[in-house]
Parts: sequence; structure tokens; C-alpha cells
Amino acid sequence: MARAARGSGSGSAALPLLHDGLVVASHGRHVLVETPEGERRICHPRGKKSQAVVGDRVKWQASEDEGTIEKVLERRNLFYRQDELRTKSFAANLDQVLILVAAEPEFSETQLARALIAAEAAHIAPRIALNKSDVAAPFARAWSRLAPYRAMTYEVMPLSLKASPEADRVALMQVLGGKTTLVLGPSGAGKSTLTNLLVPSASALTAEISQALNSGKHTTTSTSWYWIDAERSTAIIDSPGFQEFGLHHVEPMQLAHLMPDIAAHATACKFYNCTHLHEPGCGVIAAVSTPGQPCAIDASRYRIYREIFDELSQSRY
Ligand SMILES: Nc1nc2c(ncn2[C@@H]2O[C@H](COP(=O)(O)OP(=O)(O)OP(=O)(O)O)[C@@H](O)[C@H]2O)c(=O)[nH]1
Ligand SMILES: [Mg+2]
Ligand SMILES: [Zn+2]
Repeated sequence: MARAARGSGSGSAALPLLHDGLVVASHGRHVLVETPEGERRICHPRGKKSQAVVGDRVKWQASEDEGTIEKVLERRNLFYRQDELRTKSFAANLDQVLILVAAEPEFSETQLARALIAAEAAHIAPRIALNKSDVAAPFARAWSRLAPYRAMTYEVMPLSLKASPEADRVALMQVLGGKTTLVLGPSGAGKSTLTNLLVPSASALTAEISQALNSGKHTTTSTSWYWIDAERSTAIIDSPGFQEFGLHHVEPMQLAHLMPDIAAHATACKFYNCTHLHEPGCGVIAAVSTPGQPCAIDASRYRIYREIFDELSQSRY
């Protein structure tokens, strides 16, 4: 990441000395900033405008042993969710989002679909992995629930981070190497286990450690950036598990374009402004009602489309 290596503020002594930094963790309003030399320090935003998220490149100014974020550099992208009342930014400047679900606890297909839509909306490539293949029966069930996703452009990577860590490490590095990846998924899927596998020095808390430390809770509570290699070319970002995933930033009429299986049939609709809910001559409805056909739309995917479309239409009088 040579971009960060250039120092600034070497001009007039009267100007405040601004340093380059990368935001590597966020804890509420304050963040942890890493310097090009690899030092880390707590920084506070100067004002509302300088609220930074993990992955942001920033200019910061030292104040004793902490710092102040003076400027957040322009973002290449931002992955976020928009719930009814608030925006939750996960991370910025990403190459991809790895959505990790597991055989158990059973994952919510709606939340998976929503995370994929948010990635598409932010123009960030999504990937899916299904963990815990060692628990055979639940894994087989989960794998078949993912059939519509495997049939789309999304590959689903089977993992068993506990049972076959070495094989998984090799497979993961093929996908993650040279990139910055946000690891996202419900609580208990194995995001921190994955982080600890690839970054042994990461003290990302897995259940075993933290169960001892804090009365049974093992949940990650902040978003953190980890370098995988000494050259700092590969990074993963561990994030807290999510339960809801609001998409209020998506226009209802854009929704079909962000769901590849629906989009593939929307081109056949009679009306250009078809909502795919009730119109005659709708290519999407026709594709749902022909189960078994090679390119049919899975009924659960269509149900999810309708559910999100309704939700987005209601919030927009
Ligand atoms: N059976 C099985 N258990 C696993 C596997 N990978 C992780 N686990 C267990 O699943 C539990 C949750 O793992 P974590 O890595 O803490 O999950 P997380 O996604 O970080 O969860 P949050 O931080 O709450 O969002 C731990 O008890 C892990 O040991 C696996 O491949 N197989
Ligand atoms: Mg975790
Ligand atoms: Zn239609």
C-alpha cells in the first residue's frame, strides 16, 4: 500500500503538521489510526465531517499521545446499511465483501440476500462462504438452501475453519490474496475464527477465549482491520455480527437490478417500469411460476424481492 507512504506537512513550519494514516479500527466516535510506519494511535474526529470508518485514508494531527482526524480522503466506495433510523457504515475502500454464513446457527436467507444487495449497490464484489462443513447434516441443508446463490454468479465456498484449517487457509488465500476484504456475517458464523486462522497474532476473540473472559459472550463488538502479510498487500476486516440489514438507501425501482436472478428476467417484461409484483406480461413472474425450469427464479428469492420492495416503497410515500 504505497499510497500511504508519502508523508505530508513538510512545508512551512507555521502549518500544522498533518500525517497520513489508515483507519484500522473504530470504537464509536473514535478510531485507531495506523501510520505508514505501522504505529497505531487513537484519534478523534475534528467535527462531524471528519467521522472516519475502517479502511479510510486520513490526514491527522498529533495532540499529545492521541490525535485528531483533520480530513478523510475521498473514498473509492463505502459499504453500509441503512436501517429505518440510522446509517451503519461498516468499512470503506474495499475490494470485496466476503459474506460468511454457517451450517449452524441456521442463517437467515433474507439477511444474506440483503447483504448481497448492499454490496451490489456499492459496486463492491460480493463472495459467499459456508462454514462448519464438519457438522454434516445441517451443512447439507444449508448447502441446498444456497442453491439459488450457487446458480447465480456467486460462488459459494465451503469451509470448515475448525476441522480443516490448513486446507481452508490455502483456499481462502486464493480468494483474498492482494485484496482488502470485509468479512461480514451473522454472529457465530466464524468470522473471528477465520481472522485468527489467517492472522495468528490477531487477538480477535473467539468463543473459547472470551467465554472465559466475559461470562459466555464471545461476540466481536468493533470492526478491525488486519494485515495478513508482512508486505501489507492483503487485508481482512473482522466485523461484529449483524441481525438486521436495512436497505433504505436503495430505490425500490433499482432493487431488481441488484438481484442478478431477478434482473436476468426483468428484460423480458412488457412494461419498462414493471415492478414485477402484478403486471401482465412480467418476465419475472413468469419465471417464478415455472419451477424446475433451468432458469426459473427460486420462490424464496422472489418472496425476498417482494418483501424488500414493499418495505422500501412504504418508507417513501
Ligand atoms: N463446528 C465448527 N465450529 C466452528 C467452526 N468455525 C468456527 N466454529 C465455532 O463457532 C463459534 C463462533 O465462532 P466466531 O469465530 O466467534 O464467530 P463470529 O462470526 O466471529 O461471531 P460474532 O463475533 O459474534 O459475530 C466458535 O465457538 C467457533 O469455535 C467450524 O468450522 N466448525
Ligand atoms: Mg467475531
Ligand atoms: Zn416484470
